[in-house]
Amino acid sequence: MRQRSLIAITAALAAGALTLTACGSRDDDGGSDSGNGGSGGGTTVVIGVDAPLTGDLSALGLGIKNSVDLAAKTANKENYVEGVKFEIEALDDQGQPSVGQQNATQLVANDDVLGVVGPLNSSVGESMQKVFDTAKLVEVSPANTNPALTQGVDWQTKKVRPYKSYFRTATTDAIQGPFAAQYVYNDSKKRKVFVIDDKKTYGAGLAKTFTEEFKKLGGQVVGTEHINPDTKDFNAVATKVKNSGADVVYYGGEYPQAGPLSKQIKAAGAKIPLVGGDGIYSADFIKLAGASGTGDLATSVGAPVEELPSAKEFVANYKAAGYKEAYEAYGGYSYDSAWAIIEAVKAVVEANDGKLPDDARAKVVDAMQDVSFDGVTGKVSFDEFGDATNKQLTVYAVENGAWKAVKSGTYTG
Ligand code: ABU
Repeated sequence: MRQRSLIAITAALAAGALTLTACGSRDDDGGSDSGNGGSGGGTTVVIGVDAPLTGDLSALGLGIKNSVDLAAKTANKENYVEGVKFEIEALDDQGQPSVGQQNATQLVANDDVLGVVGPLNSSVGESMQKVFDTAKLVEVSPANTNPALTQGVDWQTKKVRPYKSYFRTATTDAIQGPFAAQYVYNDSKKRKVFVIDDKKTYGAGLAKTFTEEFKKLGGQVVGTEHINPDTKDFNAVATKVKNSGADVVYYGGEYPQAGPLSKQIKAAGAKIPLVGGDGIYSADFIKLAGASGTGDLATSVGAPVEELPSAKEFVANYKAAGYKEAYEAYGGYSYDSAWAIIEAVKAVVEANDGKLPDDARAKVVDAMQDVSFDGVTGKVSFDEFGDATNKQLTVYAVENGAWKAVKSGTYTG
Protein backbone atom coordinates (compact mmCIF):
# COMPACT_ATOMS: atom_id res chain seq x y z
CA MET A 1 0.00 0.00 0.00
CA ARG A 2 2.78 2.40 0.85
CA GLN A 3 4.18 2.29 -2.67
CA ARG A 4 1.10 3.58 -4.43
CA SER A 5 0.96 7.29 -4.93
CA LEU A 6 -2.06 9.11 -3.54
CA ILE A 7 -2.58 10.66 -6.97
CA ALA A 8 -2.83 7.29 -8.68
CA ILE A 9 -5.23 5.94 -6.06
CA THR A 10 -7.42 9.02 -6.28
CA ALA A 11 -7.49 8.83 -10.06
CA ALA A 12 -8.45 5.17 -10.03
CA LEU A 13 -11.23 5.73 -7.52
CA ALA A 14 -12.50 8.68 -9.54
CA ALA A 15 -12.73 6.42 -12.55
CA GLY A 16 -14.87 4.03 -10.55
CA ALA A 17 -12.18 1.36 -10.51
CA LEU A 18 -11.59 -0.58 -7.36
CA THR A 19 -8.47 -2.19 -8.74
CA LEU A 20 -5.31 -0.23 -9.31
CA THR A 21 -4.82 0.08 -13.02
CA ALA A 22 -1.25 1.24 -13.38
CA CYS A 23 1.48 -1.37 -13.50
CA GLY A 24 2.12 -2.91 -10.07
CA SER A 25 -0.71 -3.47 -7.64
CA ARG A 26 -1.47 -3.44 -3.96
CA ASP A 27 -1.37 -6.63 -2.02
CA ASP A 28 -3.06 -6.38 1.34
CA ASP A 29 -3.27 -10.04 2.26
CA GLY A 30 0.41 -10.78 1.72
CA GLY A 31 -0.39 -14.00 -0.12
CA SER A 32 2.13 -14.91 -2.80
CA ASP A 33 3.56 -17.96 -4.47
CA SER A 34 6.96 -16.34 -4.32
CA GLY A 35 6.69 -14.44 -1.06
CA ASN A 36 7.88 -15.59 2.30
CA GLY A 37 7.07 -12.62 4.45
CA GLY A 38 10.23 -10.61 3.86
CA SER A 39 8.63 -7.49 2.43
CA GLY A 40 5.43 -7.52 4.47
CA GLY A 41 2.97 -6.37 1.79
CA GLY A 42 3.19 -3.24 -0.40
CA THR A 43 3.27 -3.14 -4.17
CA THR A 44 3.16 -6.44 -6.00
CA VAL A 45 5.25 -6.73 -9.13
CA VAL A 46 4.82 -9.84 -11.25
CA ILE A 47 7.68 -11.36 -13.21
CA GLY A 48 6.25 -13.37 -16.08
CA VAL A 49 7.89 -16.63 -17.11
CA ASP A 50 7.41 -18.28 -20.47
CA ALA A 51 9.01 -21.68 -21.10
CA PRO A 52 8.08 -25.22 -22.10
CA LEU A 53 6.69 -26.55 -18.82
CA THR A 54 5.27 -29.70 -20.41
CA GLY A 55 6.41 -31.89 -23.27
CA ASP A 56 9.81 -32.96 -24.56
CA LEU A 57 11.68 -29.81 -23.51
CA SER A 58 10.16 -29.45 -20.05
CA ALA A 59 13.38 -30.52 -18.28
CA LEU A 60 14.93 -27.23 -19.39
CA GLY A 61 11.72 -25.23 -19.02
CA LEU A 62 11.02 -26.28 -15.44
CA GLY A 63 14.61 -25.42 -14.50
CA ILE A 64 13.98 -21.92 -15.89
CA LYS A 65 10.71 -21.51 -13.98
CA ASN A 66 12.11 -22.72 -10.67
CA SER A 67 15.15 -20.48 -10.93
CA VAL A 68 13.02 -17.38 -11.55
CA ASP A 69 10.86 -18.38 -8.60
CA LEU A 70 13.98 -18.60 -6.44
CA ALA A 71 15.08 -15.11 -7.51
CA ALA A 72 11.67 -13.67 -6.62
CA LYS A 73 11.70 -15.41 -3.23
CA THR A 74 15.22 -14.18 -2.52
CA ALA A 75 14.31 -10.58 -3.39
CA ASN A 76 11.26 -10.80 -1.10
CA LYS A 77 13.26 -12.31 1.75
CA GLU A 78 15.88 -9.57 1.50
CA ASN A 79 13.25 -6.86 0.95
CA TYR A 80 15.58 -6.00 -1.93
CA VAL A 81 13.25 -3.41 -3.42
CA GLU A 82 11.79 -1.51 -0.51
CA GLY A 83 8.03 -2.08 -0.32
CA VAL A 84 7.86 -4.23 -3.45
CA LYS A 85 6.89 -7.88 -3.33
CA PHE A 86 7.66 -10.04 -6.37
CA GLU A 87 5.48 -12.84 -7.65
CA ILE A 88 5.84 -14.97 -10.73
CA GLU A 89 3.28 -15.89 -13.37
CA ALA A 90 4.58 -18.89 -15.29
CA LEU A 91 3.03 -19.92 -18.62
CA ASP A 92 3.70 -23.05 -20.65
CA ASP A 93 4.60 -22.45 -24.31
CA GLN A 94 5.14 -26.19 -25.04
CA GLY A 95 8.06 -25.11 -27.24
CA GLN A 96 5.53 -23.83 -29.81
CA PRO A 97 5.84 -20.32 -31.33
CA SER A 98 2.06 -19.87 -31.64
CA VAL A 99 1.50 -20.76 -27.98
CA GLY A 100 4.34 -18.45 -26.96
CA GLN A 101 2.70 -15.58 -28.81
CA GLN A 102 -0.61 -16.19 -27.01
CA ASN A 103 1.27 -16.28 -23.70
CA ALA A 104 2.94 -12.96 -24.54
CA THR A 105 -0.49 -11.41 -25.10
CA GLN A 106 -1.70 -12.86 -21.78
CA LEU A 107 1.29 -11.51 -19.87
CA VAL A 108 0.92 -8.07 -21.46
CA ALA A 109 -2.73 -8.02 -20.31
CA ASN A 110 -1.69 -8.38 -16.66
CA ASP A 111 -0.80 -4.84 -15.59
CA ASP A 112 1.24 -6.15 -12.67
CA VAL A 113 3.74 -7.83 -15.03
CA LEU A 114 6.76 -5.54 -15.35
CA GLY A 115 9.15 -8.01 -16.95
CA VAL A 116 9.22 -11.50 -18.46
CA VAL A 117 11.90 -14.18 -18.30
CA GLY A 118 11.94 -16.49 -21.31
CA PRO A 119 11.46 -18.15 -23.60
CA LEU A 120 13.74 -21.17 -24.10
CA ASN A 121 13.37 -21.53 -27.87
CA SER A 122 14.62 -18.91 -30.32
CA SER A 123 11.69 -19.73 -32.61
CA VAL A 124 9.28 -18.96 -29.75
CA GLY A 125 11.22 -15.78 -28.94
CA GLU A 126 10.74 -14.57 -32.52
CA SER A 127 6.98 -14.89 -32.14
CA MET A 128 6.86 -12.96 -28.84
CA GLN A 129 9.19 -10.04 -29.43
CA LYS A 130 6.78 -7.72 -31.25
CA VAL A 131 3.97 -8.30 -28.75
CA PHE A 132 6.21 -7.35 -25.84
CA ASP A 133 7.85 -4.45 -27.65
CA THR A 134 4.51 -2.90 -28.60
CA ALA A 135 3.52 -3.04 -24.90
CA LYS A 136 6.95 -1.72 -23.83
CA LEU A 137 7.31 -4.80 -21.64
CA VAL A 138 10.85 -5.98 -21.06
CA GLU A 139 11.77 -9.58 -21.93
CA VAL A 140 15.00 -11.25 -20.84
CA SER A 141 15.72 -14.67 -22.31
CA PRO A 142 18.13 -16.92 -20.45
CA ALA A 143 18.42 -19.34 -23.38
CA ASN A 144 17.67 -17.92 -26.85
CA THR A 145 20.92 -18.01 -28.77
CA ASN A 146 19.93 -17.20 -32.37
CA PRO A 147 21.80 -13.98 -33.27
CA ALA A 148 18.96 -12.43 -35.30
CA LEU A 149 16.84 -11.86 -32.19
CA THR A 150 19.10 -9.03 -31.08
CA GLN A 151 21.13 -8.19 -34.17
CA GLY A 152 18.58 -8.53 -36.98
CA VAL A 153 18.27 -11.08 -39.77
CA ASP A 154 21.24 -9.60 -41.66
CA TRP A 155 23.48 -9.73 -38.60
CA GLN A 156 26.42 -11.16 -40.53
CA THR A 157 26.64 -8.08 -42.76
CA LYS A 158 24.91 -5.29 -40.80
CA LYS A 159 23.75 -5.53 -37.21
CA VAL A 160 20.47 -3.73 -36.49
CA ARG A 161 18.68 -4.22 -33.17
CA PRO A 162 15.06 -5.08 -33.98
CA TYR A 163 13.48 -4.62 -30.53
CA LYS A 164 14.51 -2.30 -27.71
CA SER A 165 12.61 -4.34 -25.11
CA TYR A 166 14.41 -7.66 -25.77
CA PHE A 167 17.50 -8.70 -23.81
CA ARG A 168 19.24 -11.99 -23.13
CA THR A 169 21.73 -13.31 -20.60
CA ALA A 170 22.92 -16.23 -22.78
CA THR A 171 25.47 -15.54 -25.48
CA THR A 172 24.67 -16.11 -29.16
CA ASP A 173 25.27 -18.75 -31.80
CA ALA A 174 27.45 -16.26 -33.67
CA ILE A 175 29.94 -17.27 -30.98
CA GLN A 176 28.74 -20.75 -29.99
CA GLY A 177 28.95 -22.33 -33.48
CA PRO A 178 32.50 -21.13 -34.22
CA PHE A 179 33.61 -21.97 -30.66
CA ALA A 180 32.42 -25.55 -31.19
CA ALA A 181 34.09 -25.73 -34.61
CA GLN A 182 37.41 -24.63 -33.14
CA TYR A 183 37.17 -27.32 -30.46
CA VAL A 184 36.20 -30.06 -32.91
CA TYR A 185 38.95 -29.12 -35.39
CA ASN A 186 41.79 -28.02 -33.11
CA ASP A 187 41.27 -30.14 -29.98
CA SER A 188 39.40 -33.23 -31.18
CA LYS A 189 41.33 -33.18 -34.49
CA LYS A 190 38.25 -34.07 -36.54
CA ARG A 191 38.41 -33.23 -40.24
CA LYS A 192 35.24 -34.64 -41.88
CA VAL A 193 31.89 -33.57 -40.51
CA PHE A 194 28.34 -34.61 -41.35
CA VAL A 195 26.05 -31.69 -40.45
CA ILE A 196 22.42 -32.27 -39.46
CA ASP A 197 19.81 -29.78 -38.27
CA ASP A 198 16.15 -29.73 -37.28
CA LYS A 199 15.19 -26.84 -39.63
CA LYS A 200 14.22 -24.67 -36.66
CA THR A 201 15.50 -21.13 -36.03
CA TYR A 202 18.00 -22.25 -33.41
CA GLY A 203 19.13 -25.54 -34.93
CA ALA A 204 19.55 -24.36 -38.52
CA GLY A 205 21.27 -21.16 -37.42
CA LEU A 206 23.72 -22.95 -35.14
CA ALA A 207 24.57 -25.59 -37.76
CA LYS A 208 25.33 -22.75 -40.20
CA THR A 209 27.69 -20.84 -37.88
CA PHE A 210 29.46 -24.10 -36.96
CA THR A 211 29.85 -25.09 -40.62
CA GLU A 212 31.25 -21.73 -41.72
CA GLU A 213 33.99 -21.81 -39.10
CA PHE A 214 34.78 -25.52 -39.59
CA LYS A 215 35.31 -24.94 -43.31
CA LYS A 216 37.37 -21.83 -42.63
CA LEU A 217 39.67 -23.90 -40.44
CA GLY A 218 40.19 -26.40 -43.29
CA GLY A 219 37.59 -29.01 -42.33
CA GLN A 220 35.44 -30.81 -44.90
CA VAL A 221 31.65 -31.17 -44.86
CA VAL A 222 31.00 -34.68 -46.20
CA GLY A 223 27.22 -34.58 -45.90
CA THR A 224 24.24 -32.54 -44.73
CA GLU A 225 20.72 -33.52 -43.74
CA HIS A 226 17.65 -31.89 -42.18
CA ILE A 227 15.55 -33.99 -39.85
CA ASN A 228 11.91 -33.67 -38.93
CA PRO A 229 11.75 -32.80 -35.22
CA ASP A 230 8.35 -34.52 -34.93
CA THR A 231 9.84 -37.99 -35.44
CA LYS A 232 12.31 -40.14 -33.53
CA ASP A 233 13.18 -42.50 -36.38
CA PHE A 234 16.47 -41.36 -37.86
CA ASN A 235 17.65 -44.66 -39.36
CA ALA A 236 17.79 -43.32 -42.92
CA VAL A 237 20.00 -40.39 -41.98
CA ALA A 238 22.10 -42.62 -39.70
CA THR A 239 22.88 -44.87 -42.70
CA LYS A 240 23.88 -41.81 -44.75
CA VAL A 241 26.24 -40.74 -41.95
CA LYS A 242 27.79 -44.22 -41.86
CA ASN A 243 28.32 -44.23 -45.64
CA SER A 244 29.77 -40.70 -45.74
CA GLY A 245 33.06 -41.51 -44.03
CA ALA A 246 32.53 -38.68 -41.54
CA ASP A 247 34.64 -38.71 -38.39
CA VAL A 248 32.19 -36.48 -36.49
CA VAL A 249 28.52 -35.42 -36.65
CA TYR A 250 27.42 -31.88 -35.82
CA TYR A 251 23.76 -31.54 -34.88
CA GLY A 252 21.90 -28.23 -34.67
CA GLY A 253 18.83 -28.88 -32.55
CA GLU A 254 17.64 -30.07 -29.16
CA TYR A 255 18.08 -33.15 -26.99
CA PRO A 256 14.72 -34.91 -27.61
CA GLN A 257 15.90 -35.59 -31.18
CA ALA A 258 19.67 -35.50 -30.57
CA GLY A 259 19.58 -38.42 -28.09
CA PRO A 260 17.86 -40.94 -30.41
CA LEU A 261 19.87 -39.60 -33.37
CA SER A 262 23.15 -40.29 -31.58
CA LYS A 263 21.99 -43.78 -30.62
CA GLN A 264 20.82 -44.66 -34.14
CA ILE A 265 24.03 -43.32 -35.77
CA LYS A 266 26.14 -45.59 -33.56
CA ALA A 267 23.78 -48.52 -34.14
CA ALA A 268 24.21 -47.99 -37.89
CA GLY A 269 27.92 -48.63 -37.44
CA ALA A 270 29.34 -45.09 -37.34
CA LYS A 271 31.20 -45.07 -34.02
CA ILE A 272 31.82 -41.32 -34.14
CA PRO A 273 30.87 -38.58 -31.70
CA LEU A 274 27.79 -36.43 -32.11
CA VAL A 275 28.44 -32.79 -31.20
CA GLY A 276 25.71 -30.24 -30.50
CA GLY A 277 25.04 -26.94 -28.79
CA ASP A 278 23.32 -25.87 -25.58
CA GLY A 279 20.07 -27.37 -26.86
CA ILE A 280 21.42 -30.87 -26.24
CA TYR A 281 23.13 -30.04 -22.94
CA SER A 282 20.64 -31.81 -20.69
CA ALA A 283 20.75 -34.92 -18.54
CA ASP A 284 17.86 -36.15 -20.69
CA PHE A 285 20.17 -36.30 -23.73
CA ILE A 286 22.32 -38.87 -21.94
CA LYS A 287 19.28 -40.97 -21.01
CA LEU A 288 18.05 -40.94 -24.61
CA ALA A 289 21.45 -41.55 -26.23
CA GLY A 290 22.16 -44.52 -23.97
CA ALA A 291 25.56 -46.09 -23.35
CA SER A 292 26.81 -45.46 -26.89
CA GLY A 293 26.54 -41.71 -26.25
CA THR A 294 29.78 -41.79 -24.27
CA GLY A 295 32.17 -39.37 -25.97
CA ASP A 296 29.43 -37.17 -27.44
CA LEU A 297 30.02 -33.45 -26.95
CA ALA A 298 27.96 -30.35 -26.29
CA THR A 299 28.82 -26.71 -25.95
CA SER A 300 26.76 -24.65 -23.55
CA VAL A 301 26.56 -21.05 -22.44
CA GLY A 302 28.78 -19.84 -19.62
CA ALA A 303 31.16 -21.62 -17.31
CA PRO A 304 29.98 -24.72 -15.41
CA VAL A 305 27.70 -23.34 -12.70
CA GLU A 306 28.86 -25.90 -10.12
CA GLU A 307 32.43 -24.61 -10.42
CA LEU A 308 31.66 -20.90 -10.10
CA PRO A 309 32.19 -19.31 -6.68
CA SER A 310 29.50 -16.79 -7.68
CA ALA A 311 26.99 -19.65 -8.04
CA LYS A 312 27.56 -21.40 -4.69
CA GLU A 313 24.70 -19.61 -2.96
CA PHE A 314 22.34 -20.21 -5.90
CA VAL A 315 23.14 -23.92 -5.96
CA ALA A 316 22.67 -24.23 -2.18
CA ASN A 317 19.45 -22.18 -2.13
CA TYR A 318 18.00 -24.08 -5.08
CA LYS A 319 18.61 -27.33 -3.26
CA ALA A 320 17.21 -25.97 0.01
CA ALA A 321 14.08 -24.70 -1.76
CA GLY A 322 13.26 -28.33 -2.60
CA TYR A 323 12.37 -27.98 -6.26
CA LYS A 324 11.59 -31.36 -7.77
CA GLU A 325 13.38 -30.65 -11.05
CA ALA A 326 17.06 -29.81 -11.65
CA TYR A 327 17.99 -26.24 -12.63
CA GLU A 328 19.55 -27.69 -15.78
CA ALA A 329 21.47 -25.72 -18.43
CA TYR A 330 19.78 -22.35 -17.92
CA GLY A 331 19.13 -22.20 -14.16
CA GLY A 332 21.88 -19.71 -13.38
CA TYR A 333 21.01 -17.62 -16.44
CA SER A 334 17.31 -17.66 -15.52
CA TYR A 335 18.05 -16.51 -11.99
CA ASP A 336 20.24 -13.74 -13.43
CA SER A 337 17.55 -12.78 -15.97
CA ALA A 338 14.99 -12.44 -13.18
CA TRP A 339 17.47 -10.55 -11.03
CA ALA A 340 18.13 -8.15 -13.90
CA ILE A 341 14.39 -7.36 -13.93
CA ILE A 342 14.47 -6.93 -10.14
CA GLU A 343 17.44 -4.55 -10.46
CA ALA A 344 15.67 -2.55 -13.17
CA VAL A 345 12.51 -2.30 -11.06
CA LYS A 346 14.62 -1.18 -8.10
CA ALA A 347 16.27 1.55 -10.20
CA VAL A 348 12.89 2.77 -11.43
CA VAL A 349 11.33 2.81 -7.96
CA GLU A 350 14.30 4.57 -6.38
CA ALA A 351 14.32 7.22 -9.12
CA ASN A 352 10.65 7.93 -8.42
CA ASP A 353 10.63 8.65 -4.68
CA GLY A 354 10.17 5.01 -3.76
CA LYS A 355 7.06 4.46 -5.91
CA LEU A 356 6.36 2.84 -9.23
CA PRO A 357 5.63 5.49 -11.88
CA ASP A 358 2.57 5.17 -14.09
CA ASP A 359 4.78 4.39 -17.09
CA ALA A 360 6.71 1.77 -15.12
CA ARG A 361 7.00 -0.71 -18.00
CA ALA A 362 8.68 1.79 -20.35
CA LYS A 363 10.95 2.95 -17.53
CA VAL A 364 11.96 -0.65 -16.75
CA VAL A 365 12.92 -1.17 -20.41
CA ASP A 366 15.14 1.94 -20.23
CA ALA A 367 16.62 0.93 -16.87
CA MET A 368 17.45 -2.56 -18.14
CA GLN A 369 19.95 -1.15 -20.61
CA ASP A 370 22.04 0.13 -17.68
CA VAL A 371 21.65 -2.86 -15.36
CA SER A 372 24.98 -4.21 -14.17
CA PHE A 373 25.55 -6.59 -11.27
CA ASP A 374 27.56 -9.60 -10.17
CA GLY A 375 25.22 -12.50 -10.83
CA VAL A 376 25.23 -16.26 -10.47
CA THR A 377 26.91 -16.65 -13.87
CA GLY A 378 29.33 -13.73 -13.48
CA LYS A 379 28.99 -10.10 -14.44
CA VAL A 380 25.52 -9.39 -15.86
CA SER A 381 25.13 -6.44 -18.22
CA PHE A 382 23.97 -5.82 -21.78
CA ASP A 383 25.52 -4.32 -24.89
CA GLU A 384 23.84 -1.94 -27.36
CA PHE A 385 21.94 -4.85 -28.96
CA GLY A 386 20.59 -6.23 -25.68
CA ASP A 387 23.10 -9.09 -25.82
CA ALA A 388 24.90 -10.37 -22.76
CA THR A 389 28.36 -8.93 -22.32
CA ASN A 390 29.38 -12.34 -20.89
CA LYS A 391 30.47 -14.38 -23.92
CA GLN A 392 31.77 -17.41 -22.03
CA LEU A 393 31.08 -20.94 -23.29
CA THR A 394 32.04 -24.45 -22.18
CA VAL A 395 32.55 -27.76 -23.99
CA TYR A 396 31.10 -30.78 -22.17
CA ALA A 397 31.67 -34.47 -22.91
CA VAL A 398 29.54 -37.45 -21.91
CA GLU A 399 31.63 -39.51 -19.50
CA ASN A 400 30.42 -42.22 -17.14
CA GLY A 401 26.80 -41.32 -17.75
CA ALA A 402 27.15 -37.60 -17.01
CA TRP A 403 28.24 -34.38 -18.67
CA LYS A 404 31.79 -33.43 -17.75
CA ALA A 405 33.22 -29.98 -18.48
CA VAL A 406 36.33 -30.26 -20.63
CA LYS A 407 37.12 -26.73 -21.79
CA SER A 408 35.81 -23.20 -21.13
CA GLY A 409 36.53 -20.10 -23.16
CA THR A 410 35.04 -18.01 -25.92
CA TYR A 411 35.38 -17.48 -29.65
CA THR A 412 37.83 -14.80 -30.53
CA GLY A 413 37.61 -14.90 -34.31
N1 ABU B 1 19.73 -22.06 -27.20
C1 ABU B 1 19.34 -23.40 -27.23
C2 ABU B 1 17.92 -23.72 -27.22
C3 ABU B 1 17.07 -22.58 -27.27
C4 ABU B 1 17.04 -21.85 -28.56
O1 ABU B 1 16.19 -22.18 -29.40
O2 ABU B 1 17.82 -20.91 -28.73
